[in-house]
Amino acid sequence: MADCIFCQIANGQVDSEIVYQDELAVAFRDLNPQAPTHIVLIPRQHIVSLDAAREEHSELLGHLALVAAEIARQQDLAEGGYRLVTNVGPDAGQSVAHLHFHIIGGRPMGWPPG
Ligand code: DGP
Repeated sequence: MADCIFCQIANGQVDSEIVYQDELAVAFRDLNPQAPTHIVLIPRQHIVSLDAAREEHSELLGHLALVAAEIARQQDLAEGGYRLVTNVGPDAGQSVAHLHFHIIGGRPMGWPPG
């Protein structure tokens, strides 16, 4: 999608600090970090949100989950723990309409979120 900021990051049109990439996924540091480590993981494929995902995306979603865990290990988050979040729609505060997972860690976090 030409006007999607995350598509532009994935294809290199917009700079970001990329921490992981493969043929299906890209992960980069969040512009507005909410914790010492805050990484955004996206599929290269433009999917608006988890609500737009379908059966055909099952393998991709499984891949993203495993990649998130791998990134967390690479970033030394696994021992202390981390949170994996995807915001869907306005009530959750989704601000970029491209499916993404936040990998957040490096500090204790409360539950439930505000
Ligand atoms: P969400 O609120 O769940 O849609 O999260 C979108 C996140 O994306 C938000 O935490 C800030 C981040 N973000 C938005 N635009 C950019 C950008 O251009 N570069 C980077 N690195 N992060 C961005």
